[in-house]
Amino acid sequence: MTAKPKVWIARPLFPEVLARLAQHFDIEAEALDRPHDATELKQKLAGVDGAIVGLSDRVDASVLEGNTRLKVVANLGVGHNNLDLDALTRAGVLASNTPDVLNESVADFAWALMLAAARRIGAAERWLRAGHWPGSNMRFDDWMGLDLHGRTLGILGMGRIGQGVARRASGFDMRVLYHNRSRLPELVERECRATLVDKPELLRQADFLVLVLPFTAANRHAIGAPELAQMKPSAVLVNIARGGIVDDASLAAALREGRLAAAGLDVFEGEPQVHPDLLALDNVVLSPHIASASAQTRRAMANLAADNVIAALGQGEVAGKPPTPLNPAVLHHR
Ligand code: 8YV
Repeated sequence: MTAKPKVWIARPLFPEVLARLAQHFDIEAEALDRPHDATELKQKLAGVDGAIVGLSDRVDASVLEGNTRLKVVANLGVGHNNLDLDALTRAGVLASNTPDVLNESVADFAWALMLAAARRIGAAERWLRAGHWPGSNMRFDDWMGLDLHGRTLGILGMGRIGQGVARRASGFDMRVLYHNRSRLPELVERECRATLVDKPELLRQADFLVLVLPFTAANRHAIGAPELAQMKPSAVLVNIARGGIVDDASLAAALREGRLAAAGLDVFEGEPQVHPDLLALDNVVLSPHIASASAQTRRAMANLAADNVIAALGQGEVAGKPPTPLNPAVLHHR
C-alpha cells in the first residue's frame, strides 16, 4: 500500500473538516492558533505535500527554498498578502484562497461596525456595565449618535464584498458612491445603486466610508493624514479589509481631535497589537479581525481550503480541479 500524502494544518480546524482531510491524507493539525515564524514554517513545509495556513503565516521564497515536495498551500482567507504568489509559482506550488463564501458575512459585519460606531454602542455598553446608569440622571440629549438613513455611504474597493455592503444600503435609504480601479458593469451598478466617483470626491462626500481594498504595496496607507483631512469631520470610517491600508496613528489623531466623528475597525497595522492611541479613544469600535467569523462562513472557508488541498493532491472526486486557485498556471505545468 502506498503511503498517504502528508498535509500540515497550521491552525486548529473544525473536527469534521479534519475528518474529511484524514480520509485522504496523513494529517498533522496544530492544536493552538498561533503564528509560525519563517524557520518553523520552512521546517514544517519541507516534510509535507500540502498545507493549510492562516493569514499570519508568511509563505515566501525563503520559506520555500529547497522544498521539492510541497505541491499546495491553501490560505484560510480571501486576502492573500501573506503569500508570495510569484515564489509559490516558481516553486511549482499551487496556492488557493477562500473567495465568495465569506462575502455576505463580511458585508454584514461592515454594517455592524457602521451602526455600532455611529450609535456609540460600544461606549454605551461599557458605561452601562460599569454601573453608571442608576442615579446618573441620564439626560434627553445624552448618548446622541449619528443617523445612517438618508446619508451617503462611500465604498473604497468595489469587489464582491464591497458590492454586498452596497446592496444592503437600500434598506437604510442611503445614497451609495464607490471608487474602484475599474467601473463595474452597468447591471451591477444598478443592482448596487452605486455611482462611481474619483477618490477625492469619495473622501469629500462620504458620511460613512467603508474600506474593502486588497492589501497591496500600492494600497499601504491608502487612508493616511492627507486623505483623512479631506473627509467630513462628521464622517465615520470603517475598515474590514487589512490593517496597513489605514495609517492608524493618523486615524487616532483625527478621531481624538474631532476631525473625524468615529471609526469601526476590525483590522489593524501590526495586529494582534492595536495602536495604544486607538485603545485610548471612546469614539472607535474595535474588533479582533472577526468579520468572517459566523459559524456558517468559517465552516465554509475551512471546507473550501480542504477542497483545494484534496483536489490539488489528486484525491477525491474533484482531483486536479482545485475550486479556487490563485496561480492556476502551476496546474498546467504538472
Ligand atoms: C480571515 C480575512 O481569513 O478572508 C480574509 O482575508 O481577513 C478573514 O476572513 C479570518 O479572519 C481568519 O484569519
